Amino acid sequence: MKSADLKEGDITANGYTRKWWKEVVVYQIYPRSFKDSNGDGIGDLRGISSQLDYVKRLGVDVLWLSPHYDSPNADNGYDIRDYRKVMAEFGTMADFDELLRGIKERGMKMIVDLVVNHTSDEHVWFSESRKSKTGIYSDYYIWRPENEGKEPNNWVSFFSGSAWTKDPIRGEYYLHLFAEKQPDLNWDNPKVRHEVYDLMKFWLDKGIDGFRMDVIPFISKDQNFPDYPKDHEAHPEYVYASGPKLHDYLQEMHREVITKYNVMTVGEALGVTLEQTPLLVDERRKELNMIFHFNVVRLNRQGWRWKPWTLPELKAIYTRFDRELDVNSWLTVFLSNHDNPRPVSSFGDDSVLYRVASAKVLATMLLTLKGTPFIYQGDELGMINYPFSKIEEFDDIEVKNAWKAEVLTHQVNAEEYLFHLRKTSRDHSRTPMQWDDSPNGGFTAAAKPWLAVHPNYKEINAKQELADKNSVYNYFKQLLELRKKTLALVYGDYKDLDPENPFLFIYTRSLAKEKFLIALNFSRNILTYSLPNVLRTGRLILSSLGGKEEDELTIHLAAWEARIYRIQK
Ligand code: TEU
Ligand code: CA
Repeated sequence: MKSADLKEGDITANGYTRKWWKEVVVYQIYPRSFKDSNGDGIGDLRGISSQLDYVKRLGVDVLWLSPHYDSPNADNGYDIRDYRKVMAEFGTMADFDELLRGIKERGMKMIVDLVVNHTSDEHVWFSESRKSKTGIYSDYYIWRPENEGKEPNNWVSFFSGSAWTKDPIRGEYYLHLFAEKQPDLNWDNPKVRHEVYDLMKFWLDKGIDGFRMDVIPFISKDQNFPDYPKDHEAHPEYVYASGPKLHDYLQEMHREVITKYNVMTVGEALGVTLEQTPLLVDERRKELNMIFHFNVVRLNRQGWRWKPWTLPELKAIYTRFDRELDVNSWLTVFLSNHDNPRPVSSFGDDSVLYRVASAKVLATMLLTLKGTPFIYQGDELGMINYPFSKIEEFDDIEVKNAWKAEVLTHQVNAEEYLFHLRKTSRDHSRTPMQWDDSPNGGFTAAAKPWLAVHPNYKEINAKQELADKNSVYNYFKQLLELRKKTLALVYGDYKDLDPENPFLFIYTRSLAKEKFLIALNFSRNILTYSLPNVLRTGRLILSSLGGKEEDELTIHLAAWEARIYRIQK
């Protein structure tokens, strides 16, 4: 049976209920940066439609589209003005329908972004809400009077400054955990919740296959709005997440919407601890199918500051996830997205010598760990961080606001800030896709794309990689084929064989009679590892560097080599 054909039921694998969304691989598209079809420098829906064969050929099953809705783009579409309209720059509703049709025709699925913790301040609900304290929309957002001449509490915005802004029209403060132009909706108002459920149905009825839910753990707020304690200054997300009604609302959403469709849901779980995870994803609770945890992508950063990381720390995260969650819960595996730098630059080695090899090591890890893998556009090409050298080169509101708040006020030195941003900025992942070696990497016919194309597009691009059998793209393709036919890589037990090893990540995935050994060299060193007796019957099935099988006792790994062995039982 093909995994996509599975119906709800109790077919199990290794104790897990088999579900199509546990067996797929998702590919994230950031429409602004994927492909421009009309030469205005901005990616669009027709551009995506024109590249569906490319993603299909890679072998992914589900496409996740970052927000495609009407938006003034204060935060690149994560500030929605009209949930039922397509962003004019991206095209029309007809283009959306055409895209969805193209995806379905190729046997793939599509999920869209659901951004409902906040809207744009240009949404009609907000322009109505700010007008008066008594209108129909007055309680659609979170309004508070000033507190002794100041903001209602000490909450800060993720995009610098207070999370409260005083609205001159209504004369009260409104809450915005993100930009001023992203007011938080008041989920305690049942009308708001039903507006959300209705707009979800609007898109579901078009035939989409689910949602990625933006900062969903923030939707319920403690309406007393106490100050957060001092020790939470660096991590306010743990205060903002998991408010008193979060689980009630997610269960209501499930009941009213999700249960009526065969779709998947994935929550962006900023501020959720491992201990709280089953509350969101234990399938018996009927909330979400899976969430994104931030532990891995935050391993090398604290806010905009870069920090060193070690392999044992990375391994410990996966082991902890696996130990703490039982068969009723499910997670994602991802190494990047539109909010994070390129994985090769963060966790691999983006030097000319090791870029390809280390991208393959990371790909092997991504596609052989437990959890639904998410590939971010361009990572299948091994794209790397952009060499930003001045503030003007950035687009991201997070970067610009922090520059104003911290650099222009002389709290932080400009060079220091830029040094860190070269490793941590969200814009690294937002530079346009590199399709070929023509000007601007074939992303656009315009002279100037909305964000500069990486200068390395002549060496790193899809056209070249499709033609090169040793490319990162073709390696991803091979891994996807393997994962697709191997239940053990989806549901199999996970065991880290050498947690303290600073260079080698070596683990097994086993399900019944099937057992795989995955060995990843996270260094330029040549490594050897002697296997325990029970694993000495392994046959090499894949080496990222075309390495050959050697003796049975010891694994030899070249610099940044990944190997997969099938263990005969
Ligand atoms: O991201 C929330 C989030 O985790 C980031 O804003 C994070 O705080 C920041 O990247 C740290 O560098 C979601 C979206 O993915 C993001 O693009 C939006 O900006 C944000 O929500 C607001 O909608
Ligand atoms: Ca365009």
